Amino acid sequence: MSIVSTKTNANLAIIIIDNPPVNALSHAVRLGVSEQMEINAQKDNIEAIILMCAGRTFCAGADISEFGKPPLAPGLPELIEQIERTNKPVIAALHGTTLGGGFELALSCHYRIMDVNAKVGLPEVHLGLIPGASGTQRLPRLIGAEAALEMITSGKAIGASKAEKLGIIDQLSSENLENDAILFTQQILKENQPIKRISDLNVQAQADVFDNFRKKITKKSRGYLAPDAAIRAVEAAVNLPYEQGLIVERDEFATLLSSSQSIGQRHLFFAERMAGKIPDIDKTTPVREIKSTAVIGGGTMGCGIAINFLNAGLPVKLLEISSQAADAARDKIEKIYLSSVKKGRISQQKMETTLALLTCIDNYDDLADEDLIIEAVFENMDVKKQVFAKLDQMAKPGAILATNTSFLDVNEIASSTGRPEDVIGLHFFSPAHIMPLLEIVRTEKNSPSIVATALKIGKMIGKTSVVSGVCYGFIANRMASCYSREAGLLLLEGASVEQIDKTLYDFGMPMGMFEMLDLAGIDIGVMARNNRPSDSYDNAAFQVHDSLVNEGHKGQKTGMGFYQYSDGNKLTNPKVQELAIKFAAENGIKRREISNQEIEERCVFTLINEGYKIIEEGIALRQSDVDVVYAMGFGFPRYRGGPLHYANHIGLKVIVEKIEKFAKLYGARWWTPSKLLIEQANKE
Ligand code: 3H9
Repeated sequence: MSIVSTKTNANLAIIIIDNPPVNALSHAVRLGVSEQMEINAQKDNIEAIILMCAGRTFCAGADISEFGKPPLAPGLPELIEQIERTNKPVIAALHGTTLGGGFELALSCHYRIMDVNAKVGLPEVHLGLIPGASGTQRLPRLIGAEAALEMITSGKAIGASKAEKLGIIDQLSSENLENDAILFTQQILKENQPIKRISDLNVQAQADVFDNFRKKITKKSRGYLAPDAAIRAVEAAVNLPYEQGLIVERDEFATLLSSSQSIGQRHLFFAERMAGKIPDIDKTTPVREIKSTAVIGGGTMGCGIAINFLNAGLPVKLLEISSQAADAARDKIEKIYLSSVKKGRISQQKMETTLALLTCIDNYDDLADEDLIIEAVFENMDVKKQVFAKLDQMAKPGAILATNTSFLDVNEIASSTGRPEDVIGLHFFSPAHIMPLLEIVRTEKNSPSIVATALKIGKMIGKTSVVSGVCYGFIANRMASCYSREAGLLLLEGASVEQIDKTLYDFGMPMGMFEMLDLAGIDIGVMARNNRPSDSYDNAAFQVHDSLVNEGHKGQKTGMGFYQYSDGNKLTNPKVQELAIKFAAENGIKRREISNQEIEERCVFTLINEGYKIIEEGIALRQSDVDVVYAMGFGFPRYRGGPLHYANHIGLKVIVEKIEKFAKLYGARWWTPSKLLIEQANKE
């Protein structure tokens, strides 16, 4: 079958796009659709045209891989205008995920019929863009400015019933989409229904809609250019004639397309998909079946992990040390679901059916049938080894035994079993049921089949997986340790908690280092360091942390940490400054004024340097994996594309020079540039 073909059904032409996997609107597709439209518009025996797609989805958008390359005619905007101008009814039949340019294509058609399970959306903001083929002009004309602003600035897809309510589609199809589309089209012809062109419609909005919307999304869209550009384009749809509004959209789109933000966000789009491609794994690699799971440990992490599998519809056994602790874990999980019900995210019934999959137990004997068992107990090697020795006795042959350790040597944990090849790291990020990243820690004994199964598990629970080798902290926490060290040292050297946090926040991180520590609990890092040889980290950098924890100040949970918390307010904790002065003196550190630029460079360049070392050592497979981990695990601003993409943007030579300068000023212990970084900088 060619990429675009037409079949005839009585007086109807059915144009079918077949461009797997997602029917992206590549040049060949645009050309094919344009030609078929032209041909069928002229045929006397054809009275209406149905546009649909083969495979799993209607078009999921413009072909992102063509962005940045010379444009080839017809462009999507021209094709879309051609379709709307057609003098015969054109009906789009939608299934799967009709996104971006695909949705814009559907909006250029005169009618839309949609499968009940399908979704439509304009996700361009996630790529640092706005819809660039009339979506910002047509959607508000169809559903009103406010609803369009919501869809375009959030990038969220909506289901068929909502699309119907909003007036996006004309009919739902719950049976065979093609048959339903044919019946619908014949009905239109029979009733002599008019050709409905959305660009002919007018849209009005109250004067304050746009400013209110800007205010509404300020916090969420902080640092991003696209949402504001989207608002300007929708504003043009309201204030200008269609043709002029299109010009505003085109200009905004073109500016964003060449911006470093969109380049960074597009890099992450492909990086996330690349992360799942592992050299010794392909479609033929056997994977084990995972139909039941167990989680060991009902703390915050264990409960969050359990929720992932419950949400995926798998039965979960959650093991705790006593029946009281098991009950407490169940309560914790129930509370999380109840809060989702209260917020209207799930129904009471959904909560009940999901919770029916959960069994909280206190006996290892009950784990004999599980396909996957994930340990999420206290971060201590001896404790973990004891757990795995027990699992080795109880678990059935072929079960995958996973550890959620954030730092510890998974090879060593695996060695406490008689089946080290079946032990793997599945490192979740907190809160585990929300954070989208899964770090798969591959041991020296894991076969491709175990890693392929771990990747399948990640998909099953909707996570993006990145494979890491074994080292202290793996990709994620090894990098985070460096970042955290520099923030700690800067505190001793004279920067305040507030200055460091604000600088990192302004750089685009979701929150500053110390705010994050307060939120997660300062004691967690202290406990982790207590398990490490003291010469493996910078002692001075964490003395303030240790001191706070020794005095019972563990962060938000105790009402005091790097900040004081009172009546929902975050206030300066003067004690921190005193401690910083004291430890600076004890370590012979001369306090001084520190610029925001230095704070940013020391915290971010150490991440970059460590990222390169991680690749150099073969812990990460590729640079883009490091970007995915830091963007998805720690909120490195997506519009900067991840630390290593950002490094290229700054220039690797500049970074090497800075690292060498820092080495002279602060010592080579933490500031020796990665060999790979130097090598790549020399190629610039
Ligand atoms: C746009 O439309 C701009 C217009 O407004 C204006 C233009 C002038 N292009 O995600 P998956 C590939 S911007 C090229 O693993 P899933 C993807 O890389 C676009 N390739 O599958 C992967 O390749 P590989 C607006 C694309 O089932 C393979 O397809 N649209 C595109 O988990 C499978 O993808 C979007 O932003 C594309 N547009 O999810 C939608 N889309 O196998 C982006 C996918 O080599 N796409 N690929 O790794 C998605 O959100 C998801 O892919 C989708 C399927 C939900 C569709």
